[in-house]
Amino acid sequence: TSHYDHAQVQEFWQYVWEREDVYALDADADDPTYVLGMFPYTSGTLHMGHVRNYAITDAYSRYRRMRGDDVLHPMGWDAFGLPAENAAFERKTDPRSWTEACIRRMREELETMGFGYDWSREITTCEPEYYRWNQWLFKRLYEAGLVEYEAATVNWCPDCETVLADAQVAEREDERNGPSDQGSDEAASSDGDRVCWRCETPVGRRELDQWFFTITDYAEELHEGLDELEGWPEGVREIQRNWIGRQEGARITFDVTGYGDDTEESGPVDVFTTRPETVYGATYLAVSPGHELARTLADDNDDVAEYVETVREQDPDEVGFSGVETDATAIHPLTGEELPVYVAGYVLEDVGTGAVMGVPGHNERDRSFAREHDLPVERVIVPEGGDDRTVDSSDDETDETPAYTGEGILENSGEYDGLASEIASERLVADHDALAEDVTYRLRDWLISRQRYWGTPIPVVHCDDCGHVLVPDEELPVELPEFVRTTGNPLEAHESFRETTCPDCGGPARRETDTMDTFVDSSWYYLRFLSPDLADAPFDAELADDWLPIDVYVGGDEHAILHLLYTRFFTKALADIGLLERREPIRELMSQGTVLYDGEKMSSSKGNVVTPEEYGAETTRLFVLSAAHPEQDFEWTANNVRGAYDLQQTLYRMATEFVDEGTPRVERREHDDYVAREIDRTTAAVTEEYDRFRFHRAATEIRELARLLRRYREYDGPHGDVYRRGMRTLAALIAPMAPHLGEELWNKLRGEGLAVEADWPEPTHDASSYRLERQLVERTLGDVRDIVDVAAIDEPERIELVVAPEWKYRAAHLTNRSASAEADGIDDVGSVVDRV
Ligand code: ANZ
Ligand code: ZN
Repeated sequence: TSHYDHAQVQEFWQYVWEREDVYALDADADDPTYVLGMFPYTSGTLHMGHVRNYAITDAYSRYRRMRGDDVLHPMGWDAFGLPAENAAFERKTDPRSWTEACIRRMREELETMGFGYDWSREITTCEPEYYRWNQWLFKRLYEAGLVEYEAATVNWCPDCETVLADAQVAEREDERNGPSDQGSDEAASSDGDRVCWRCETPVGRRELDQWFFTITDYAEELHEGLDELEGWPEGVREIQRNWIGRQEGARITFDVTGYGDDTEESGPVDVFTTRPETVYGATYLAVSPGHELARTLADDNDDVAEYVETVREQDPDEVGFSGVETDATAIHPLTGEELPVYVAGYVLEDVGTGAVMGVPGHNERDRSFAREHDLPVERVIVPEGGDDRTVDSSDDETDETPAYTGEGILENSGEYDGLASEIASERLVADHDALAEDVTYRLRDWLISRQRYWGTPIPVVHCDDCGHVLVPDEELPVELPEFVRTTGNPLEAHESFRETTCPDCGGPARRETDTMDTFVDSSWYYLRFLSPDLADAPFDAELADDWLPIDVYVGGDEHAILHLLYTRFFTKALADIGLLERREPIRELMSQGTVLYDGEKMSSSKGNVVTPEEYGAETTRLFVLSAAHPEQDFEWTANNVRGAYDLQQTLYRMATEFVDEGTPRVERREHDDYVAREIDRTTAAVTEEYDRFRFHRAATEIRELARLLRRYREYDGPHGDVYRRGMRTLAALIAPMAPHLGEELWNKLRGEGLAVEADWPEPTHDASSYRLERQLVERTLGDVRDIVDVAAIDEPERIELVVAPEWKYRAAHLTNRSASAEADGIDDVGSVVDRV
């Protein structure tokens, strides 16, 4: 039959691949190509983003395998996290059963798609065999000084008596707005009343002791390293740069006096500024409510104490430019002037030094604060060429005047008057001890504590006598107990889990009931794939040195910051601990674009996912690969899906008819050579496209070669060898994108062995000369891929005149179309030839 029965074909080849174990990577492999797609969160079903993601890694790893590489292409499950707990809560089941069911289903879906994974390396993060290494690594980081235990402000539901992740905070307008279906906790709601997603009680804030990884220790290296990540999209690097937020500036020390018991205490307060040249414009000093000075001042001043308390409970966007004046006075380090000292909520505790010098003349936020608290505005910089704002040249700025935030010439700045701001900035820092060059980062430490059940238990025990004590390595893993349904953290409700003995003194102690952020799991999972069954270490260090980095990592750009930053951090930390040589995990990163449907993101929640039933799974992969460059968004249209399906049908029919037709022609005709060379040219072009992940262009080349071969056969019967080679080439070239079809064609055309294991076709001629040759033909004739045009060519003499001997063959085939067009073409041809 010449009808392509996709369901049967898919099933059959999947069975054969599994039987032959074609995707298993030999543990002795020297330096395999490591191709990784971001492992899926176990949400229940694959969505179109997954399909696209994994179609890309699958096509690329198949291509590399056919090129002769060993390939590591593994798959696993990001299986911990809040959504499983929510699903269990709603469905009256437990997170483990729910997650296991999801994994079964999703694995089946991946298998239906025919993706070629080395399933012997499958990892699942919610298994103790995996998460024990989270605990082990936590301990190593702790020993290296990279773990801190500190108070932090969290969302708190007073009714459920539990901490809420940002994703568990809903807005009141929405009816029972469940948390997002993502694995991350980042999607905070911003407008409206913030209420608990379960009971709709307004959410408050609370300070709790929490565990942190001090990623900020690596801020400089994380920033610096981005420049060298040439295989990463610039967009992602830029997002990371902004997130790390490196800022150069200066630290300026102010003496603060007049506080404490008898208002006689004094001490230095450092501020951080990006604009030290505005120092003469400082009219007040402000510290954050969490600043040490604020706490000290609150002891003696009820207004300050009350303000600090109010801000602590407020949402950041409620704080505005509120503030309270204190009894203290700051001495300006250059003028000796006395400046008022405020505690102000807009000054952030963990930015810079947690204190600012207020420069209302040149900073918008300071200006707003000054307006609200009637503070003087001092102008110390004027734009070059004069100030064209609606103020006269005096210092009388009105309340409405905006701050001048640009560069310019200094005034009202003593000996620095008249200098350009950039120069003044350098001089000021050089001239005064109170000013010192400084760098700050926006990056915060990584809060890994989650007050919920479905995660890795933090391997710590709290003892009244010994403080917090790490669980000894031999007692790992600290296993999750059975799930209990409760409003708060199920681990707290588990007495037998909670109550334990201190590993140090043997006295009664409480187990830590926080679990780890699931981003810990995904920070090093790429290492576990190297040696997934290793029982005495998280990964094989020697293999890691040989096999890393990940050669190609593909995933959605929603991970541009968190996951990709954390995994870079982990890699560096592990290197410093001595577990790894490499300091960067990923050589080439690809962020795949979105699949749109009627202009919207295709997603299961919107009900617009097209299931692959109708045209077969392979049509879906072939379509998502051929629709656009992997990094581009594209629209899902039934027509184009149909196009991918038709291509499969066509190729299948061509192979079938050729095989069924019996003896083909054996004597050579002139145009056979043209076709033979087009086969080579296509091979060279497709190879290059695969190397650059331009599957869509590879697909176009394949389509065109198929069309040429079809015309070739119809014209006067193809030469047997040429046609068979053409068809086999097509089978091999399409196999990475459409492996089932590839096998089917390969098999029909009696290729040796399996297509997945076949050698990649090699052009028999030098491909670069073809490309020129073809350009030449196209410039002269337009599209001559049509075999009829080629075969009909006569009168080649005129072109031979200008074409070098190596082009003679091609020239002999150029036709005598309109003379003027040809003349143009010949000029063009001449210039092409000249450049050779
Ligand atoms: C004085 C100054 C004068 C500043 C001036 C800017 C302009 P941006 O504004 O994003 O470049 N800053 C420092 N620490 C802060 C904290 N803990 N909370 C809030 N703001 C803080 O960031 C740099 C500026 O942010 C710093 O430079 C400081 O204000 C403010 F004409 O200092 B500047
Ligand atoms: Zn103890």
